[in-house]
Amino acid sequence: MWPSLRERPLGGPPDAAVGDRAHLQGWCGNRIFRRMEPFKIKTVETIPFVTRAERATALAESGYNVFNIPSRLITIDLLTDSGTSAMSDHQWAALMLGDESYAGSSNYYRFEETVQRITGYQHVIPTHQGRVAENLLFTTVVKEGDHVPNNIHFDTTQANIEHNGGVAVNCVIDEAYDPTIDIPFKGDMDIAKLDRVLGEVGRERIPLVMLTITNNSGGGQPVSLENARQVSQWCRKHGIPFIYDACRFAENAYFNKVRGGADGEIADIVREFFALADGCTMSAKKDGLVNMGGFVALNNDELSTQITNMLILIEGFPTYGGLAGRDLEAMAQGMEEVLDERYLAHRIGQIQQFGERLCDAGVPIVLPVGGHAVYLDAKRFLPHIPQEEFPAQALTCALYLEGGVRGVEIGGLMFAIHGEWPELELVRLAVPRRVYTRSHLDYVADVCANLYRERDSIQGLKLTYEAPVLRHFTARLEPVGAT
Ligand code: P71
Repeated sequence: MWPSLRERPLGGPPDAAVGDRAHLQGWCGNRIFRRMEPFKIKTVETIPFVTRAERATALAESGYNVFNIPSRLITIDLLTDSGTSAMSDHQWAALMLGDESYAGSSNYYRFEETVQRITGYQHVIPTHQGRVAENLLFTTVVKEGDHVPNNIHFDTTQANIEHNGGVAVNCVIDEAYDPTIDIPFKGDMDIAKLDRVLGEVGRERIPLVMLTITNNSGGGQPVSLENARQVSQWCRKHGIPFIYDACRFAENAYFNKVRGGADGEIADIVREFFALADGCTMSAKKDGLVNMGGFVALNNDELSTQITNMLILIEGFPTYGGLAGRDLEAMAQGMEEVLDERYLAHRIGQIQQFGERLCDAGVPIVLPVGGHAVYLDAKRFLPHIPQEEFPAQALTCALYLEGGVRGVEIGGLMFAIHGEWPELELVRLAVPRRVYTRSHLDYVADVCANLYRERDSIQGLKLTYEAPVLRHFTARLEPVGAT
């Protein structure tokens, strides 16, 4: 039986206590204390504080799109967990080991060895971020009319597939679309949906199956090892390559340890996952704990050669792929550090606790709480705003106005692109890794709770400008009734 929000074991180091409120606890020898950050702070960055009047002006000038607000006007920035991590002392030290040789940089060899060891994949192709890894893969394998299933495609994945004439198909289990259903592995793929796609288009039209771990667009929800096995078997049976979108692979592995389904060291669980597939694309800006970086890792020789040739065309020589040597060294170090179970227990526990604070205030969120973010359910938060008036975007703007908190809309603005509205209208509050403490997130929870009490005063928005692709990044809006 999946226990209630407060009673969930979140695990921890080997002598971890489980049961009631275990996620609040840390470990020191045999004694149990309140959980704390498993690191201390060496460098600090001052947080900007701005007045409500300044925020109102910034919001209007931004076209009610928080992507257009300068960061010096943001108090707590939860726009994304991507590229926003604090690097460790070892990562900063790694930068000094930068070998900036054009070809054959020693940093590349350490990076290659690290990724090979962690994933088990033979060929390691560095890119400067995840979407380039996707671009390289999809331009190589996706042809006009091809279908690419995934649990839920992230915006860049979907856009890269469509840019190559393909169709991105979401095959996640139905439960993922109901924010109130609280089950442990809500990122799982529905195998019957894969069968349906296969029946409709045939094997030749499916160049690969992707699986996003954790499932970002659906609430940062994990995929179970058992489900990954099923997807793997399905792909092998039909001779279709299986590729992970692996941005948050370590958080996903940790969830499998504490929610059931996998035992042992995080590194071993990670290897077990990767062994089921033929490769991955990775934005190392997430679980790679770096500010910039990514890669494609694959076993297939021919595909790797084709992708490497494309890499030279659009990114750079294969031993740097759009990054400086020092960046590769820091990324290799980050990929190791993220496997630390004490770090992961802190990370997942911190976000769980943030979610609990919101639940306590009655704020509607996606359950269960995901790995890298808490997602506010804008449909339930603002039932008076119809979906065509972008309730999640309106809520994102209201959060900024109320407390200088920047989240991101994951709803109609991001995904209603072919005249079809998505099921979910969410505001994601993504937590950068090793950056904010409990008190920062307590502040955000207070801001959300205040806003929830005054939710009736929040107005819908209408578009005044939209770009043809990935419109949410540059869209401009205004309050309904403004003109
Ligand atoms: C995230 C991002 C990046 C982002 C997106 C929208 C607004 C702000 C920031 C990027 C992902 C991702 C998955 C599952 C591929 C990418 C692309 N996520 N797959 O969540 O989550 O990686 O940014 O390195 O190109 O905030 P890239």
